[in-house]
Amino acid sequence: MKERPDVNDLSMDTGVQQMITKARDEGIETAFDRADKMKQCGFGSQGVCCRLCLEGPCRISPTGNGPQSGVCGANIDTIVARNFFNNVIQGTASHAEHAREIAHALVETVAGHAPYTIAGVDKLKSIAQGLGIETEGKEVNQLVKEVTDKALEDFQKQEGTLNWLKLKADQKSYQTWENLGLLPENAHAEIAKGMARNVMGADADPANLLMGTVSMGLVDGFAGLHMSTDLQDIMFGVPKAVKAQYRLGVINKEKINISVHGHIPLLADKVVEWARKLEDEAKKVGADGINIVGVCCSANELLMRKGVSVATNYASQEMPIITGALEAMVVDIQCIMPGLQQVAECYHTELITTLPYSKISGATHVEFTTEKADEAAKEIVMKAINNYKNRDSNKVNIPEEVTEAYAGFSTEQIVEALANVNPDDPLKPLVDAIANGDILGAVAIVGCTNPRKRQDQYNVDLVMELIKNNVLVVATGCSAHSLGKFGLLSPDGLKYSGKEMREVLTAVGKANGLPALPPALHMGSCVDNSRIADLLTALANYLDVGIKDLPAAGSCPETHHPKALAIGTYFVASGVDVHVGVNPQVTGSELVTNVLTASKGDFPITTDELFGGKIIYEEDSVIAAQKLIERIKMKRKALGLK
Ligand code: NFS
Ligand code: SF4
Repeated sequence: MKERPDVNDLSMDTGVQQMITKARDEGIETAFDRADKMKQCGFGSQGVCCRLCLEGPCRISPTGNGPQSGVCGANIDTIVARNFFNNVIQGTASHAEHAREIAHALVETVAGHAPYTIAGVDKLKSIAQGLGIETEGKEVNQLVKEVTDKALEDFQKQEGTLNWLKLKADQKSYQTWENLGLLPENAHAEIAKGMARNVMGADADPANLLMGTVSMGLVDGFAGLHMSTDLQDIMFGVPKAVKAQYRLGVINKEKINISVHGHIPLLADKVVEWARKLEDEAKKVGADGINIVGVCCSANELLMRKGVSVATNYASQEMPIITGALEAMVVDIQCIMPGLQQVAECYHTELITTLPYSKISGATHVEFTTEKADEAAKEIVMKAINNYKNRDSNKVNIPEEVTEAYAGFSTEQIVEALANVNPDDPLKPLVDAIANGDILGAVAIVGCTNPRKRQDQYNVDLVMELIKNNVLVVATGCSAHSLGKFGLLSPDGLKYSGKEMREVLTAVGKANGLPALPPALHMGSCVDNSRIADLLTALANYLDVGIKDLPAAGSCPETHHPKALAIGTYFVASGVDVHVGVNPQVTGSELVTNVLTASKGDFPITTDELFGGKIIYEEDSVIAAQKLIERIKMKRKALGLK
């Protein structure tokens, strides 16, 4: 029998290593074991397998051996382009549904049917004004109604383009997209058209398919990411800097532990509220109280706005259960491994699904609706309390390590922090530091962890290399968690930074009553990649250049989800280079690869020529960081900077 990999090779997080060992000792399989057992298909991983109709599946060998087209005659480029498009459609649909859920929750709230309050009134006003809504003399509820009307229009309007695109796009990018005929009409239509276009016997021109993919990326960016963030800020308030704790050690042996996992903060927020309200009930069953911990992007939402601790990120989502001290894991949608239930069955943990379109067989289902949000959250917390008696103390083993991190760096918070250095011209200190080279540029670390890669290592290595070279890092999603676990979201992390950037971040931190700013600023969940776009847009407008001209880039070293490809497409279309450290499953087609990566430069069009951004596929994080730095230096030079 094949030896299982050493736990040290699976995750950089020693707490996770400890839990994988515990699981193995107890005969429980985790995602890391499953990844080891599962051979990756050489065809699928290059995107050359087509399953779009019942004549197939057809697969084409990129080496030129065997058939060079499917039964219908589709060639390798068409097949790869369609598969990539399909990934981006899936990612986009996820984000657009997220935005639409929040819009509906706001509608229900102001109609008096849902138990939420509007916490972000300033944001509401600024979004309303941006959408061209008259705000003078209007009540909050009226404004919410008008703003959500505009949001929901983006799922049904039959002419023009997305309201949120007009609200948030930078002018130069808008012009490019308009000239190329890429502006999307409404989110649902584009998703439907994308599916119709990508079906057997429809669009077979790989370049045209890639253009369709770019339009889909714009839907993802504006009707997904931006709309979700803006509406969530209206509902729950704009995040401010907070200090919180990271790693599995945040699970508390003396308390009832509930982990919240998924993406949409509507339920997660209510679970936190009810955990506070039901503390006395927890004490009645002999616990010290109720401890909420986060996993994945629900963790980010609660961390950014409520300072809730983060247990772990994607690849190790089973580990909180393996501690033996988790009474309930509550999930909503996206990135939830079905395997959680198999693991939960080995312990007393109750896995609770909450959405009618996202169930797991064997799990408990407590249906969540915004109207009955309180009832559902109360029922979930009571289930955890009642489950405490089933905890088996012989199975409890919680890793001890905990790290401290700062989060909550919304664009508004960053501008406010800079305003404490220069109240009249907040962006100036940052722009000056970039102009004089103290800060070379900025890179956004986004995306996931992936059980096939040593967890956290690639995210951390990339950031270490960047900050050493005075590149400022902003982070979102599960990659931000990687940084939090290893001290890079804390001012202490500045010891790894180049001297020049360390001085700048220390000065800005001091002006804000902190010892320093961390070398990596946590900007939120994956939909909050919109915040990164907002910051880039603000800088581009300030300098009167395009986003494509800024010395900035993005990177997802350990991604796993199609959502990341959708986000990446949006950023490439906006003129930002995006590094991916995981095979994006397009390498089977030279044409598609070259258009996206601009690697040969002899194709009639590349995304770099059209938009000023490209994909950089590189598995080695240090080499990837160097490539990003090279591009940053190139963009600096073009701006006339040293
Ligand atoms: Ni983003 Fe967030 Fe995490 Fe990846 Fe999944 S939780 S939406 S997809 S794994 S970062
Ligand atoms: Fe094969 Fe063409 Fe059908 Fe794809 S669409 S499975 S390539 S016949």
